[in-house]
Amino acid sequence: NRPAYIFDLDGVLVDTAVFHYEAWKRLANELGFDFTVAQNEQLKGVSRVESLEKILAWGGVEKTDAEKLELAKKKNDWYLEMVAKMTASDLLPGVLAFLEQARAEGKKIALGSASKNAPLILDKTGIARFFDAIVDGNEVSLSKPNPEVFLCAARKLEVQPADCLVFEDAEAGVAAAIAGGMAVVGIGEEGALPDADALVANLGKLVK
Ligand code: G16
Ligand code: MG
Repeated sequence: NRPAYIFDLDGVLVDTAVFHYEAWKRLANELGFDFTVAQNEQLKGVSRVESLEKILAWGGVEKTDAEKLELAKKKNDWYLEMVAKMTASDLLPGVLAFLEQARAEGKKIALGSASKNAPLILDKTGIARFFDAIVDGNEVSLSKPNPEVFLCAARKLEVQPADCLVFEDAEAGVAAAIAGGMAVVGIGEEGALPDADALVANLGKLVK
């Protein structure tokens, strides 16, 4: 029963992981290697640059910093083509109902995402209006499991970490919430995210 909610974006509100995967796979293929769904799992919640570093290492490919910037831009342009087509129908099950319920209960609501495209995605899916504060990849330099993104969200909401409940689908995100002194609900299949305080398949399960 905490007064503030902080939501991760990818995997909690929308399933952008499939778009990220498609764009990264296209890039890897262009560089001459393949990239699996299992590997994509390891990129959840990981920033764009760090994701690229991992992928290049998997493919055994070395690039200069300038080339990396170019590759990251290429991937992001493909990703944005897919994001451009997003609508409210791309929201994960129960998201709209849960956000409405949270609003009705007077919760303070923030976004805590590693994505630099987060504001655009909230806009495309029509849920930007629910958020009192947005913290995204443009503002934080330390990736989850560092708690910076969530602590920054708490600060913007003017609440203490202990007042926050985080919703996360990634192991690194759950660790970040715990490191920040916050409670965390994991979003995932049974058996996933053992460190979370509770686990649900999607936010719809929390709609009364
Ligand atoms: C999301 C995704 C990651 C992605 C990251 C950065 O994090 O899970 O796969 O690499 O954002 O995204 P962008 O390239 O749009 O800046 P989150 O924290 O919303 O789960
Ligand atoms: Mg996520």
